[in-house]
Amino acid sequence: MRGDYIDFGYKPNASDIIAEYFIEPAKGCSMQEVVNSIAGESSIDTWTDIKTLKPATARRLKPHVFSIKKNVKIAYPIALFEPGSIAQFLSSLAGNILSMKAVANLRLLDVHFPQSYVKSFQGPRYGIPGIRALLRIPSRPLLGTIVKPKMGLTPREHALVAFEAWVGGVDLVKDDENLTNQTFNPFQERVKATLGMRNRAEKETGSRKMYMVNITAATTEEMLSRAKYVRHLGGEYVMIDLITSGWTAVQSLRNANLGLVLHGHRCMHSALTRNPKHGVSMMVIAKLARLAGLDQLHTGTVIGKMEGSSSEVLNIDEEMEHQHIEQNDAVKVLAQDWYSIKPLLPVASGGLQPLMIPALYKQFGKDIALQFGGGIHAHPRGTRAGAKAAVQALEATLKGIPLQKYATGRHELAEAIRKWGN
Ligand code: RUB
Ligand code: CA
Repeated sequence: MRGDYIDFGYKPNASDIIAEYFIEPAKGCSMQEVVNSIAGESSIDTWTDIKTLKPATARRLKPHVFSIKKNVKIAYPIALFEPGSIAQFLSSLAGNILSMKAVANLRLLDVHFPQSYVKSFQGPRYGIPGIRALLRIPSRPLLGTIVKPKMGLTPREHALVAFEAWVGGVDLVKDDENLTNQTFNPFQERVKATLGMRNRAEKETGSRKMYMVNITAATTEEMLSRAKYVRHLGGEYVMIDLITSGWTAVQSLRNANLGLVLHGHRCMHSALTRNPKHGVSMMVIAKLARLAGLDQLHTGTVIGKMEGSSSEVLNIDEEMEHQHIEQNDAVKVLAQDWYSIKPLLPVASGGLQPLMIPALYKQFGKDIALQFGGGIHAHPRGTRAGAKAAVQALEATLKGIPLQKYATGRHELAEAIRKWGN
């Protein structure tokens, strides 16, 4: 059949998955025609009237397009979806339909997941409360750095940069997204050297220090074996490039229940998210990341080097941190209950430096990890001073003292102000 799925009288079932799309029909196609093609292709139908689709099956499984305004809302029966499978979900609601000639542009803006679907995922093992307990940091933003240069250091050099940053005062040190297991910096040697320095930094500072090891690999087996190696050496955190590795890798990592905190780096997300009229929104990716069980996720900075509007980033962070989200049509947000799924800690990273901390804190509040790569390692006196400048800037912010004033007698912050002050 080539069904008519438009039904403005339809009241979505509590168990439906609801998708909100932006749709721009191709020249010569009507909105009605295109909406029906999208609803059909993303569920039970195809381009022509197939004899093999029984009317009873169609009645049971057909989608309902219940709103066509600025955006289009479609309700899908839950039976179309395999519980706990993000791959299957995306193959349906962000699969073939993005390629259709009938659409000039099509974007999956948001999705509402019903209770049974939410409960088919584990969500974060730690989330915000678990991470805070592990680090013994009850209420301030976390400070982190990315070892730079992102590639080219030996394991020993990498471990030393990490040590300097920890001793300077950051809580978290992470590998960069494209550092995995190269000959100049083999994975096992790097983990051994850097966790060794982590232990020293904890002894020297009396504070908890975490190393977020990039375990991104060619196969899920290899990724899990790297994660187990990290755990074996006493590491608490691993990081995965979630888009390039894929959702099956993310879910395999979470479902392996290794007890590690999982940090998600979203590099390549812009291939899906950046075109405002086409693809998949970062909101959808973030919601899937929370369902899948990442504990932390890069969600944008607004003021840094990466693209991402303030309302978009703030809406995503709200969605990650709370258990209940109200529908808000003005900002394309659908209602969502997270039930017992823990909140995910948003990570702001990309082009940040210490002088931005007051603005970042105002924007994001306390539940955020602030990461500085260049913003720490470019400090005129090096990594340790850069980390100290970030710590001082955060102290000033939490005390409500202007940075300029707080910099008196604190030469690291003073030098950061001289470097980045304008
Ligand atoms: C940070 C960096 C990260 C980006 C990714 O380095 O390169 O990979 O945060 O972007 P630096 P996003 O601090 O020197 O810019 O967090 O937006 O995904
Ligand atoms: Ca990076």
